[in-house]
Amino acid sequence: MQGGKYQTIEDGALAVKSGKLVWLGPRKAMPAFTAREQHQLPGGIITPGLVDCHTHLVFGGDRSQEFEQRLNGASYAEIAAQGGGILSTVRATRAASQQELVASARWRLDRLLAEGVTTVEIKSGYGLDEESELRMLRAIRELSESVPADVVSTCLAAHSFPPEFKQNPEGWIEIICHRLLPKVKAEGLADAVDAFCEHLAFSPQQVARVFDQAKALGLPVKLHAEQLSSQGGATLAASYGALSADHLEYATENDAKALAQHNTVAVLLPGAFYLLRETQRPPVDLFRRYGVPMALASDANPGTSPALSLRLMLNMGCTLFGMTPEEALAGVTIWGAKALGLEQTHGSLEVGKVANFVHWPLSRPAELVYWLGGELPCKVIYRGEAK
Ligand code: DI6
Ligand code: FE
Repeated sequence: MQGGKYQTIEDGALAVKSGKLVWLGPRKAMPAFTAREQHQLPGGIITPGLVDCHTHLVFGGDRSQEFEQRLNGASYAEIAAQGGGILSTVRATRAASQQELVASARWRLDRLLAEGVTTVEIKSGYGLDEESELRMLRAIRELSESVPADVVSTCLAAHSFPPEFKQNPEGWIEIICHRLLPKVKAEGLADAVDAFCEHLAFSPQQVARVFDQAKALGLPVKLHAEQLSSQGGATLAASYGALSADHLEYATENDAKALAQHNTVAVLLPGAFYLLRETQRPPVDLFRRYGVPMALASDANPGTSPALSLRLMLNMGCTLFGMTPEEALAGVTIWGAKALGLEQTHGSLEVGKVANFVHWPLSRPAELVYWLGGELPCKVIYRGEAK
């Protein structure tokens, strides 16, 4: 993919040195390299390694019970108001050791990686006290050292208000800004800072305080914005030069203009839309009209998107949101990489970029979007090595 468009090489070849692509083009035009290893991959297609740019894969417990409650008529907001929702995962996450968090995330992460994901972002946000947030972030860093994938870590301490700060929400923001983020920065535990801007979470003013501090520490920002209602979060995020604004079901035309103006990626999350049985679709037409790059991600989390397949999200991005297969594939490659600030090194097959790619036994790229479920026997190359 280049500029979000298919760019196909028939009967192609590529050369890798020290984990990076050093040449690619038609096989007949390949210079005579003295290669340590040569591999023939007859038939099929090669795509860039997939990028899942928005997940909450590290957490304690699960919420299948609430899933059942919702199907019996309770709303997400009602469950949250009764101390369930995010806060029930907070309790389970606080009770888990770093080792337990790593182990339970690992099997979920392995499902994504088996489907060709080679870059994945993981957020904190279920600890909601200083130590538990740091433990989550350390679990994410530990995972990144043990899996064949590039793992990007995001601090989402502004995901929800901890029960201890129910009467004093500003107190939690103080802690995030003046205790947690400086430690996160000093320990190198996060690559970006995120927040949940919503009527049942953080107001735009509260998000702005967190973003000001992130900026002061030199950490890029991104935002969960306009998921359940229109709050102006997307425009706020864009004004901070955010890497991405995510969800966006309730984004307006002005939001789309602001995202385009500041080159902020719109990350669309059909798993949460589907599970919440949301009916308002993100304004894909407006994003197209204003040239906002659209990424697609799993949002893998225990509450609203227990998604273990990015391929399924590709299909949902098309069937539920009206994206084209070309847009969906750009959304899990180049624009997913851009949403992580990695578009110079990841997300497409170009000389100089990391050699993360996947061989699929398929006839054309759209076939990746087309199959529902099951397993596609793919061969994943991570940093030049077969996994
Ligand atoms: N939006 C979501 O969909 C998830 N977080 C967020 O800010 C939900 C997280 C959860 O319910 O556990
Ligand atoms: Fe999320």
